[in-house]
Amino acid sequence: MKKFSFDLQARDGAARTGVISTPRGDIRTPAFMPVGTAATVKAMMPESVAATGADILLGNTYHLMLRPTAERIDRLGGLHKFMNWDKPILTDSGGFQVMSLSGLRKLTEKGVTFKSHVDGSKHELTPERSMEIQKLLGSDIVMCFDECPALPADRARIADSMRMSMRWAKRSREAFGDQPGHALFGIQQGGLERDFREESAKALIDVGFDGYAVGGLAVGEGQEAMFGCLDFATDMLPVDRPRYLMGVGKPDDIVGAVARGIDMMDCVLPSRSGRTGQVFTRHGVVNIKNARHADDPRPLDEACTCPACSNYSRAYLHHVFRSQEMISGMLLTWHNLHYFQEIMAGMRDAIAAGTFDAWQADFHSQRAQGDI
Ligand code: PRF
Ligand code: ZN
Repeated sequence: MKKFSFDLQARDGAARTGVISTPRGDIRTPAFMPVGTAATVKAMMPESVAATGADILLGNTYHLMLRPTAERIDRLGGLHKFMNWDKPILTDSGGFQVMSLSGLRKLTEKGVTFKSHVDGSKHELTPERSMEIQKLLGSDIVMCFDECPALPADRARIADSMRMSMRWAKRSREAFGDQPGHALFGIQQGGLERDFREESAKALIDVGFDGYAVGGLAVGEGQEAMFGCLDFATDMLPVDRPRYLMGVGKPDDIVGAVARGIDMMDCVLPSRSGRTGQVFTRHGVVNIKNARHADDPRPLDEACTCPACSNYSRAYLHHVFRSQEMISGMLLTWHNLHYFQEIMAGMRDAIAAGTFDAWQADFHSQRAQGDI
């Protein structure tokens, strides 16, 4: 069977481009992963997600364990078959979502017990149970079970949390065992503190993972602080393994992260914003609900080749959004995902050509232009 591997093909400054190979297909990096939390990228058919250029999706342990349960998905042939997506899937391990979504919860060395946000029922997640669930789902890239403290937090709290996440990473590695063709990624924690990031990276490298995530960022610290941390955090991770920045971000966050050596990212922003009428374009953000679009015959973005821009006016998109028609979320999500994937493709080509600085200058200058 084809193994999991990462082939780094070119570098331009700290930015990298390459290919992650998996038995389910290749992932071109830098890669953006649309979020398919509940076994669907909301408002999108899987073939449409693939048509936007996505090579891999993100799924969630937390949501799927509660509904419809990992055991049911396993009985039905695994998550790929269940949701009709045959390309790679990365699953998050659940701890982060417990902290942001569940009701009453209790954290101990063993793991976390919590109440479901769906029906209030009680559940437990541990490193061992998270590995078991991600295996039942058939995940291609499995994430370690970790804890992500909200920022700002004091140094003692950040250190204790990071060290527990490192013990959980070791337990995750042991519970994952040997699964040919499937990868396990460690997650670096340590807040914005250089010494803790270093300690965390060393602990993970000591255990040994197929890839390394930067966790604990984009939790309220702001872009400048996040970039400041990435300036040293990515350098601490092995060059020959994929680096994944979790839960990022806006287009300029993504570009800045790639410029600092990140290979993979995920975010709900393009799909969630599509449903709230917020549209990302090369010139900036468009709010389609704004009355000034009501008579506008132009497309969202003249240069975009997505179905929303090829076939519909801003006036139509404004109308279906205001009327709460389902096609509104479908078209705007498609456009947003298409635009995010176009940014990724543009960066991959520019890094390969050694012109990433010029590409970034162009990206920022287009966005600076006036009213959209
Ligand atoms: N850990 C995990 N998932 C995450 C994060 C983390 O730190 C973040 C932080 N931005 C998003 N998703 N397991
Ligand atoms: Zn478009």
